[in-house]
Amino acid sequence: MAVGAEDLLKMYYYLRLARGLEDQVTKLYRQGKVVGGCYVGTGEEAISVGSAYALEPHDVIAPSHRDLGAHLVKGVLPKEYMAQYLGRRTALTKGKDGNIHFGDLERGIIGFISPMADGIPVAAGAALAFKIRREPRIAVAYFGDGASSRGDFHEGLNLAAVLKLPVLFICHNNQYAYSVPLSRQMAVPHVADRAKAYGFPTMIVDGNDILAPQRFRELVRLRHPFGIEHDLRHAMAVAQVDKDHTAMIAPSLDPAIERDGLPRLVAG
Ligand SMILES: Cc1ncc(C[n+]2csc(CCOP(=O)(O)OP(=O)(O)O)c2C)c(N)n1
Ligand SMILES: [Mg+2]
Repeated sequence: MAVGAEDLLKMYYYLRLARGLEDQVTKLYRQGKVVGGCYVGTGEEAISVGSAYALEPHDVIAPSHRDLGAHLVKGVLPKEYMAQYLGRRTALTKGKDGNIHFGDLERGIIGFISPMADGIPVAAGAALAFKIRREPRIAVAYFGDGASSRGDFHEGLNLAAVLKLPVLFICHNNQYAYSVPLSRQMAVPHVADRAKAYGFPTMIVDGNDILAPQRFRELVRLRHPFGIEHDLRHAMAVAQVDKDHTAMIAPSLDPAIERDGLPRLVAG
């Protein structure tokens, strides 16, 4: 699909909306008004929005904790997101969870379980259902670099490869799992190196380039698993808000804010 001015505007809208909502939730969290913890995808919105925008409406996503952008593209309303964090009954979990553990199967969103790769085998299972029913849909699993060190990641990828499932694995490689840098959690430079061992193609793209996912749009229709690693560094470290309501900032990542996907879309 050629990306026109209207698409760019829509993507910009979702980028801004995700950032604005998460900035608000962060403020509410610091005021002690949020029930439970607070995870945001600041600096990682381009991955989330760009990839979800490249999908068809009937495709299914298993978002992770940095993927508000994908939720919004799939139709989650700002008021539902805020209600979720405030533990209100109008939230998607009806106030039973005050955090990001929400989904909505009617909108094609598999509920988030944890940041630690649990959504990967579930997305592979959804893709298996599509294959058995001969439906032309794909499933997408989002996860971080740290999640790729967990067993579910490897089991899900292997299953998808062996059964040739129409599933797309999207890794946000933000170089940290909490405060643990990449070099302390894996001995290969890229998460995509791990995926290759299971025998399906992968692509490493710039995580701040919102148009990068358009390049895999056709590839995923080939009905086999495909992996995308979005490499990025950004100023906000992973445990964006910790227990004493302070943000963990990794100083070495400061210059990365200049490559932020939001101003880049405006400039480009
Ligand atoms: C089952 C489970 N184990 C551990 C945690 C704590 N935890 C939350 S995020 C995280 C690290 C995730 O790293 P990564 O996949 O790189 O995601 P990022 O935080 O960088 O977005 C950990 C260990 C959790 N929430 N749930
Ligand atoms: Mg990470």
